[in-house]
Amino acid sequence: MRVTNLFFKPLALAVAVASFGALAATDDAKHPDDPASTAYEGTASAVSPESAKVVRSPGAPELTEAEFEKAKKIFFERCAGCHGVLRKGATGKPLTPDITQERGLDYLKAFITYGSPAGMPNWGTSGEFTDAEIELMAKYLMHEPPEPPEFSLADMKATWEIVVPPEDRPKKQLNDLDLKNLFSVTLRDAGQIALIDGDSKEIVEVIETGYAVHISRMSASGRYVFVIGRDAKINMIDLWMEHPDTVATIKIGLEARSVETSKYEGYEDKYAIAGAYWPPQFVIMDGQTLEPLKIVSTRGMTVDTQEYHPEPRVAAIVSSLEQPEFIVNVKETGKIQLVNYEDLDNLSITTIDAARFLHDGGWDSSLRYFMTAANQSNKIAVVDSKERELEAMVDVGKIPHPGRGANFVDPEHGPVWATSHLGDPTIQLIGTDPEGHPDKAWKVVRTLNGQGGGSLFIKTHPKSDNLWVDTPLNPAESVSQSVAVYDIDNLEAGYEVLPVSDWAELGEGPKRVVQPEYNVAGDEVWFSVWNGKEQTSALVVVDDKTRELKKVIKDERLVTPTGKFNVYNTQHDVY
Ligand code: DHE
Repeated sequence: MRVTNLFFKPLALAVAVASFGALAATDDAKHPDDPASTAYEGTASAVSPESAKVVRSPGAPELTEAEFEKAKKIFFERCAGCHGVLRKGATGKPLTPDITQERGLDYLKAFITYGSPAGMPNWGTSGEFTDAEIELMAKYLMHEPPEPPEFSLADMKATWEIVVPPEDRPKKQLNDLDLKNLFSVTLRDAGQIALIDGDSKEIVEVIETGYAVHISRMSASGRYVFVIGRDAKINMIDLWMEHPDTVATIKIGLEARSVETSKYEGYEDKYAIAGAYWPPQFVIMDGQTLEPLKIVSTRGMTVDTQEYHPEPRVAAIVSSLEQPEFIVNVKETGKIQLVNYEDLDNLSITTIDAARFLHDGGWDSSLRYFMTAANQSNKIAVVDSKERELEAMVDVGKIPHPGRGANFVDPEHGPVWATSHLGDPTIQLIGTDPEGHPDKAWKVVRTLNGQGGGSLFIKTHPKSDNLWVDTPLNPAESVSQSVAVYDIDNLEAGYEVLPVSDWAELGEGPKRVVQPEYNVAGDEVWFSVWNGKEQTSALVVVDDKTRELKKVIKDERLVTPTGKFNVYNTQHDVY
């Protein structure tokens, strides 16, 4: 199959799955050590190329209007994920005209054609770009980057809709669902979420959401589900309705990944926050209506070289229980912002210097320390949310990608939080108990060898003895379609491999096994078997004690399921 056509439909699921696979394959030759991470970062931007203003630059080769438009489209769909919309450098190198004009046309053409060992795909030799396209892209890069529009309070308000005002919402739960054991499941390429009853395993509702929908987070009370699409659309879903549905919606930018709600005592369900990739900003909203209240830009200086970065994207956001604060990862500057919501008119933000390319992360088991990956820096930053300061920077393996990570008690080292990696096969355990085990705290106390690189998520549950590690972006099918499980009480015994994708019996397709998620009792683990948009996907439920198949959930409405969020576990940060 040729990937190019698929890839050009921004973020269609077929795209992501097919392109992950294809990029991994084509990259193999160039980057034998790390094909998966390149593919992961290379997903298309949701920003519409037409919205970006063209600026012609002196010293750059002539381009016609039509050529400019074509190049812009290619750049936004294929290159912006790594280089940033403004080409100031993110995972990929900066490509501003001062640099590109100095390098010259031939150099740029060679670079695009052959790629680089640092992670640039070989667009020419892989056959993905024609010679004419390579020439076009090289010329385009010598002009100023076209800038997409900003997104103001007025723009947000124009998209804001209260579907059911708070006073018209139910006063008590009107359905008989066990809300604690409900799962919100991302149906990525359908732009929907499915609410699935954890007991019967039946789909309760399918709800329309944003484009290439990404994550769900629960309000402090557990009543509302907040869902964010890559197009920066938020759906606030009320689980108390007879048929749970959207009660408010808003678009907070052109492209986004994260949403969270206030959880500090006295502020439960009061505020929501969402972080945008473009424009680089976050917004605090009313937690009952999504009315946008305060927008804060994340543009500023990088943590290390202290240079201005025009496009620092907002990655993970978590809600502090120790202070009335949101903790916001600003990716490209490498800074973590503790945003205090006590007084929005006199907003106070504590800025913590961490390391560049902050991405995902979660709490330690005490819910005091936020453990977050600075992925391209190969570090985990530890933030003390009580004292509002950086507790430690821990060196880990290549491109840590924990999701929210996994907390458990290592038989030898005491309480630990673990991450797996995109760029190497290891799983690393970091001590998290400065009181009881001070000599182990914030150190890698154990390194396990896993099935391979390309891991995205790792999970356990306080009631379980199992540690589950997925590897959906590993280029080998046998690895991407299975999951590794360790016995926490006997970690050195190695892992057992469960053929989760085979159990689903889906027929053809990439069938990547992604994101373990526990039910509320902690005795079942759910996996997505993520297939192409036109192919059959499924959810596979595994009995945590016996590690045997319990149920395959197949339904034609389950289009490209990826993330799954159990209401109770997400609400209380149990992982
Ligand atoms: Fe995600 C979480 C960004 C691609 C599935 N993803 C996150 C978070 C960020 C992020 C910043 C943390 C949010 C938070 O905690 O507030 N993801 C990105 C990207 O920038 C990236 C690399 C490329 C892109 O263009 O989006 C990307 N992510 C993916 C996928 O392709 C995945 C595997 C499938 C999908 O649904 O798109 C994917 N991301 C997830 C999931 C989570 C997530 C399931 C939440 C995990 C959790 O347990 O909390």
